[in-house]
Amino acid sequence: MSQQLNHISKLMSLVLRHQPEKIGLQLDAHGWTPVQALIDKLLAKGIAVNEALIQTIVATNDKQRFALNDDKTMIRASQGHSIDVALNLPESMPPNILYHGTTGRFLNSIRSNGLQKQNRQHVHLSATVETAVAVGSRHGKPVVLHIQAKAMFDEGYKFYLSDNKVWLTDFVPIAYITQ
Ligand code: HQG
Repeated sequence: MSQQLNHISKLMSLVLRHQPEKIGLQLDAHGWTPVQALIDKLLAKGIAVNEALIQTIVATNDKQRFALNDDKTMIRASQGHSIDVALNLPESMPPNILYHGTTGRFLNSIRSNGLQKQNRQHVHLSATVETAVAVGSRHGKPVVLHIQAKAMFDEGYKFYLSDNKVWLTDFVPIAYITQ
């Protein structure tokens, strides 16, 4: 992805997940906004975008962070929000084990409090160790925690699989975490 597309993609993550007001954008209750509104607001900030470019970003984004509706008129981030949106994802049965990538300085707190969603809407879990290592590396030297996801599910904890295949849940108690 070119540097310019990467820059616009990062800005889209910011406004579609965290701060729509930064460019005067409004999201609906489910996180969707018209593609045209996104284009207009970015243009107003002097950022050259059009529909084709937005569609390229959606299609080529490394983690498929964005989703378009069927007729490609609406866009939202598939997960990762800090603002309160109802993604209305279906509940899914997780595999036996999921992984959480984090880093050493958080471990004491995680061991006392469990995995909490912090600023986001959910705790994010990965299907593979490799992805968890990448997630943890964003914070420092990665540490991968093993989550007994199916056991949690059997006890009634809810799991959701986002459109871009990130596993989401509300909280992971310490009893289900091993390193
Ligand atoms: C940690 C990226 C102390 C948690 C990734 C994590 C992901 C605690 C940090 C997505 C804690 C929150 C989300 C506790 C959890 N005490 N620390 N009790 N419970 N933590 O960035 O999971 O590239 O909000 O371990 O790929 O790192 O943005 O969450 O280290 O899918 O699309 O608190 O963001 O995706 O950090 O990453 P984050 P995350 P994108």
